[in-house]
Amino acid sequence: MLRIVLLAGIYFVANILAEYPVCDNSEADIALEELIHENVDRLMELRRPGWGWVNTPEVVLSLQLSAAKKFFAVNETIATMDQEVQDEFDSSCIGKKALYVMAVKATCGNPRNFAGFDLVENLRNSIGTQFRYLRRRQESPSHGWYNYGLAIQALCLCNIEIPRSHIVNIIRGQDASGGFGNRKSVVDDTSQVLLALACIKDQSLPTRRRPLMTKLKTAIDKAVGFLQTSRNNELDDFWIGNKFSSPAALLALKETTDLSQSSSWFCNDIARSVSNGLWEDEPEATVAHRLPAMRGRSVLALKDGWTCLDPDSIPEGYQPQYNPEKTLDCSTLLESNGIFSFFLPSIEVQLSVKKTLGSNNSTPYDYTVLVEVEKGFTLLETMAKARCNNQFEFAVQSSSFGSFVTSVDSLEAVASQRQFWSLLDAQTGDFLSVGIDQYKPSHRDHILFKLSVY
Ligand code: B12
Repeated sequence: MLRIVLLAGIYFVANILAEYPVCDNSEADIALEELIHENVDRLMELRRPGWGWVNTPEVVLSLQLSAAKKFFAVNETIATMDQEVQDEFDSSCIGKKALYVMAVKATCGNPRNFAGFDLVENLRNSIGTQFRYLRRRQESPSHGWYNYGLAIQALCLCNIEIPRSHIVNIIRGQDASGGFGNRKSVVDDTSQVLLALACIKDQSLPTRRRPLMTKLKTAIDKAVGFLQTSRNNELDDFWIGNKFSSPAALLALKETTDLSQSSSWFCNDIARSVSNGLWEDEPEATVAHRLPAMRGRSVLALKDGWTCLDPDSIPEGYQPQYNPEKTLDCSTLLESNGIFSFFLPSIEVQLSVKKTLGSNNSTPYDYTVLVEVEKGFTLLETMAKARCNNQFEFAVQSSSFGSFVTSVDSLEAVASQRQFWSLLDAQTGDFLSVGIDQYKPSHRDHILFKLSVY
């Protein structure tokens, strides 16, 4: 018992005193290494029977950057990526294409010749249409700043000289706060663009570009300012933006600021919150985003002199077998209406739907239902129970963050018109901070599904 208390004490003190590689370029200490391994184990649990993940290149990139030795059966996954590229690369958004380019580079393959494709040339052609001159100048790239940032990073890492027009578009797209985003600046988008700018800054450029480079450095300083002032506290935790945007923000700041000053923006506190973030049943995307920040290694490490390690062998008895499809079977969900219902604490949740776009506030919603569910049900289970009662209709698509709502009450959000179903707290009007399979409603919660445009 005393030993456990002592060990817990040492672990606690080590954690308090720890310096994080993302804040001072140190190596991970034993406690952090242990946490990194727990995150790697979670990704291995989430591996699909075909050796890939929902977003295979994102996980490959994350594991190669943070724990390549632990990435067993990497060759089986590369074979899966080869097949995925043949099946879907051409129709993917630029962000996904960029992730494939960087994942191939991270596994020491050749992105100029992978699965019969020149991934780099294909991506280079795709970014050309991101800024279209319509009736008035479009301020955001059509696939959004997050994906555009990823695309520029990937091209830059493959030593493609980024055309002047793209650098100009980025500088023009920055808003007065120093950030980037579709309607208003957000940390997620700003971090990806900042990493792209950091990569371009280090490209050896012809002298004629010097004036543009001066503007680019100013844009970097402004974006750094935006991220550093986006710091938030949540109980004992420190974030840049929120829990989910912090890993990329830490890496972007690592690549663009003087780390001897990192204590001034509480880098270690944010890194500690990020590193301790693993939670039960966590989806693949948040784990994959966290790992490189824990190791303190951004994609810029892939620039030159990147080498690959031989990974450990496959642990005995390991089989990738994650099956994400939850059984939302009506007989189980409706059981709480049966004879045992008396013993189970239940809550009442209201689900409302607003199907018309625009800001007509006279009708806050077109349709509403009340559902009684067991306490602890997720929003997805709540919606599924309402569906079993024939009260509510919806459809979801599996993504690396979990279930993404694509249609409600038989109305599908048209992705090509930038429509999506937003999830709101109807009482406050605030966006829910997580998706339907992570959000657990409380008694009398009122959730609004609102057709929106981003
Ligand atoms: C762009 C974006 C969106 C776009 C996606 C459409 C598009 N084609 O661009 C829109 C505006 C639709 C969107 C919606 C939402 N989003 Co969003 N989104 C992002 C962002 C900035 C980038 C994702 C991306 O393009 N990745 C690159 C591509 C190549 O990877 P991908 O795996 O193909 O990306 C897909 C998924 O990420 C998916 N997606 C995007 N958001 C969400 C949210 C959830 C819960 C799910 C399941 C899937 C999902 O759409 C992407 C494009 O197809 C991330 C930030 C981040 N750090 O990841 C936040 C982020 C993923 N979103 C978030 C949230 C909370 C939401 C909403 C739930 C907000 C709300 N309350 O309505 C909704 C989803 C509602 C629903 N219908 O289920 C959180 C998720 C947190 C969590 N752990 O659950 C993030 C991490 C932002 C943050 N920092 O908090 N989002």
